[in-house]
Amino acid sequence: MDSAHLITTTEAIDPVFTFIFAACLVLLVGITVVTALFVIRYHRSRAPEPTSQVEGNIWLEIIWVVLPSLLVLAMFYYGWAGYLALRNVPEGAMEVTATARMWSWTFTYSDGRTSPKLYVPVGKPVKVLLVSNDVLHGFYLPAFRVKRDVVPGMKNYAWFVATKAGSYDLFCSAYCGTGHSAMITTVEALPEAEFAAWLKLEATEEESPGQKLLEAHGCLGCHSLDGSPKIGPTLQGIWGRSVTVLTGEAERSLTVDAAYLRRSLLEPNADVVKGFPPVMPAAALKKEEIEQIVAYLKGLN
Ligand SMILES: [Cu+2]
Repeated sequence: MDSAHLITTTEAIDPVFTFIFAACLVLLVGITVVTALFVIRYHRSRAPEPTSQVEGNIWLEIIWVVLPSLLVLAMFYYGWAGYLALRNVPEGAMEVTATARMWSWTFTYSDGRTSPKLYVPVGKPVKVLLVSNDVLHGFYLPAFRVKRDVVPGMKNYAWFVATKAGSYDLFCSAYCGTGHSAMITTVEALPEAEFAAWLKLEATEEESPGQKLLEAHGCLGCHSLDGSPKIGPTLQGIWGRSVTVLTGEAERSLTVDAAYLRRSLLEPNADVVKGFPPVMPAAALKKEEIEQIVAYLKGLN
């Protein structure tokens, strides 16, 4: 396809914003200046007598009806045209599914590959299918002027094209609970060849099944692997760690072992580590998947 004539979402939105902003600026300055002039000109010290009453002026009325009408119609027209540009996905776009959950994103490519970051090739339009596993989230890419609700049970999409290689913020724009502000990742725009290499590398890379499951289910959005606390405790060195948990109202101490990890995956809020909120959702995991995760966590030091 001819990408030279491709209008990006940024090019579709920015002129609309500039137009509306400029119109507001002209009105704000105009009204403020006229108000100030009238306050001075018609101050009681300058105009002690009441001025004459104006009964009506047909031309003035026509002007202040017609001009604002044209202005808001122009705003509507440009806004609508920009909106259509956001909704009409260019042909040949690459499809990626973005799955949102409390509180992380997973991106799934057509070959089944998953990634916690949205890798895209530069210059190629990307259609993002938006899926929520739980509550309402918002898919927000400020650099590409794209913001779209991610609603559970509803098919929705967005598209964008990165014209320059780089790393761009990707936020959740709808307040979705305790970890909402941590629901941050990035779009990584790579030159076409590098992207192809990344896709291939990911396909052949020997990741342990346990780690893949943690990525695919978004666990790493709340649990770090490097020791830093997030919404939940870090997974680094979790095996054999002594923790204080709250079981209902009661506090007790235990050592993290396979039984505890299994229980925490199946019933996340049965034994909650003290100091962390009881907010972990239960993931739909098969028995062998739970064992794969436990085996992976055992080796994390
Ligand atoms: Cu969210």
